[in-house]
Amino acid sequence: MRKKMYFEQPCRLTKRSQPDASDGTWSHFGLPLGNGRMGAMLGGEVFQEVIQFNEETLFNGGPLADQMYQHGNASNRGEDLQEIQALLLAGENEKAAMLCQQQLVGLEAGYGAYQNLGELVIGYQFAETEVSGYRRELDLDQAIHRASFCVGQNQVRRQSFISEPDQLFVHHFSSQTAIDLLIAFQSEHPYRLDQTEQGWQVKGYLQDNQLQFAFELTLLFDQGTLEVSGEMLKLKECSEVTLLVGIVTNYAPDFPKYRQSLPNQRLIEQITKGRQHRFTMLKQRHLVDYQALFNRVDLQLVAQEQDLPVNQIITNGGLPLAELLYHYGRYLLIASSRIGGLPSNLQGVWNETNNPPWGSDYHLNVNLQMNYWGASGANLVETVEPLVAYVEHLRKPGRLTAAAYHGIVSDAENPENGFVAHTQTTPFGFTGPGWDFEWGWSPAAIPWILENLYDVYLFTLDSIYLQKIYPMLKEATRFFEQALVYQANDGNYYSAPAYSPEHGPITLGNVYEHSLIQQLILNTIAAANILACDQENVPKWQALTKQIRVEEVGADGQVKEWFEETTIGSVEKYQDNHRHVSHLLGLYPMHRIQKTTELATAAKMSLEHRGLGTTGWSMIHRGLMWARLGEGAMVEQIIELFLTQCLNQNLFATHPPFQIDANLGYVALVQEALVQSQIGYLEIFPALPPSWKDGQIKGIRCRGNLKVDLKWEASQLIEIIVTTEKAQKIQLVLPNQMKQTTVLTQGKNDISYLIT
Ligand code: FUC
Repeated sequence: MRKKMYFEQPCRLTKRSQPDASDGTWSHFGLPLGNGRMGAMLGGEVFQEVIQFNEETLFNGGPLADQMYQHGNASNRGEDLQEIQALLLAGENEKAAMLCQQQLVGLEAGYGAYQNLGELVIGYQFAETEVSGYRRELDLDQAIHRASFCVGQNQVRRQSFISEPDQLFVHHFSSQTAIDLLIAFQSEHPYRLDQTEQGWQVKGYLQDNQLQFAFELTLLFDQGTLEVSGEMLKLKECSEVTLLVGIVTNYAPDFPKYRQSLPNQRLIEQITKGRQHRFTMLKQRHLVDYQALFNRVDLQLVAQEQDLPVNQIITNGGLPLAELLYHYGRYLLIASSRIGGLPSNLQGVWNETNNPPWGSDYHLNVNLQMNYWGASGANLVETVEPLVAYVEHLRKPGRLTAAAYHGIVSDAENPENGFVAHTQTTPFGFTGPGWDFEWGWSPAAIPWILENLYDVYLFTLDSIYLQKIYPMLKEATRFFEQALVYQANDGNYYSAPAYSPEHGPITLGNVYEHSLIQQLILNTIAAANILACDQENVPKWQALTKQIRVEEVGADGQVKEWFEETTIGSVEKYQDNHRHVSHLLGLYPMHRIQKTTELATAAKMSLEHRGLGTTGWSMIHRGLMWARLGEGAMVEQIIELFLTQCLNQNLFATHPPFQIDANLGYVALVQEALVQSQIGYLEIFPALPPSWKDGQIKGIRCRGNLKVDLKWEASQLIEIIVTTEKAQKIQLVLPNQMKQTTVLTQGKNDISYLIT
């Protein structure tokens, strides 16, 4: 199946006069390329093309932006915290809440934001002005952007991609008739441009933190002549040229400075190697790298291939769009998260302005988690490596936050005594609670993101990986061993103050924080047992898990969000249809609430009451929860709503504004509808949307290191292939009313069937 997104019109991307004001063109019509580290947005304009660039580490803020930078921490809030905790233990919640707003906030200094690096502007001096046969496309099979058209009689082709193995943006132009090209660079950041032999190198920096970047352009051409006039390159009489762009910055993920010397030599080597490879070889190397990831999985929901422009696919909606969006999500994940880099931020790796919404940061109260929910199932476990590294890098600054607010100090004697981070984080180790309690404070952020990391282990069963993440699990557990407060009245431990993301009252514990904290400790125990380490700690951890209140059923038969909640809506500041469904994390992403239990019935009631979702990511999260409840019709309804309400013309998901979380979370949703593996067996079609009558999916990965291929017709499974690396026992739950099933096993599997 060809997976292409094409447009019949170009778009002009950047309005240089108003760099911070977006007219929406970029986020609605631009087509994104990326290799994890670099991002580019293309519009395929005919006469003057603007190609906008990002580099994932180009964030302002951090220690060099502000001498007062303390990772967002206000100093010595330990006593304030104790006072607040005492009030909550005494049931004085209102007084406690007032103090939280005053005392348990952090500093904004050095928070920063993800930046736009700048643009290449290429003027094509065609002799004529009449354009025909225009088409630009993003080819998801190849991760290549193409634009083709005729100007007069002159047939023109452009191809662009960003290569991971060569770390270069590559743009190839060819035309039947030779023309002149004018090439310029623009950026809102201060820079100096120096000519090189066949291009130039720009060296610039961010004003607020002096983060340096270098952007090098070189041209490869056989015919034509290159002239330099000021900062403009003029390539005369050219019918074919390849532009190579390399970018580096002097960011390093190293606490406390987060700097290295600018790796300019590396950039020069990348360009030199690129010059040797030339276009064909660069493209070949790019395809080998990209397709090794992208081709692991395939999904087909429509038998007949359609060659329609993307606006038509959006208008028609339904299965072709549902299918395309799945591939696009996988594409975007590969393009924004590769080994050795930073994880995918709120906008992946793409950003148009220097003042993006929420700083285009790393949000830990659902967004960063959602970015990675689909990764293991899509057999793209490598893309999670940047997330693992990112959380690891939060440990050192996170210890300062633990000390400043909780008095939990790591020192030479006890170096890993506990780390914490809250809702908003940045690559400069911003781990403080934000400058407003009611969105900022969220100590369960770390348990939540660690749930992502532990789940990867359940998919891969890779014990080397488990060893790598175990110190994080243990240290986070260590933090909560000390941070939870004891309530003598009921003999339980509570997180205090607790705040369910952006919703409701400030309380002594709540279901969001407690379910995540308990799960963290359970995962730590499981990991310790698998790795046969820390056995002396296991009994006390086990005892602690039993003294943490978690999901409870309320008077309306709902899952309570707060322990004080009786009927739905009985607590202050409750909002009907609130976008966060944090009390139901036990349904998804955790798997604490299993279908057919009393809690599942309560979760269903709560979900029904909350409605279908208010924003892009909120719909996806609810869809995932309905999938866990086994409700295919609800999954279908939510997907339908998402497809009609939450997509830009370039299929970017919108909150609004554009946020990548729902694009990436959608990958997980499709997988969850088809196969689930969270409770020890493999369940086929747990929540198949009724209209997905015929189809196939190949190569998705399930927990237990299984690979699954499925084929179905008229909503009946007709073929399933389960592949494992080694012989292992698999419990399989096949769908109801199955007429005929052929099970082909590969390898030495021992499959047992449970027909439900
Ligand atoms: C969370 C959400 C908002 C938004 C922001 C980036 O705080 O509550 O809706 O998605 O992240």
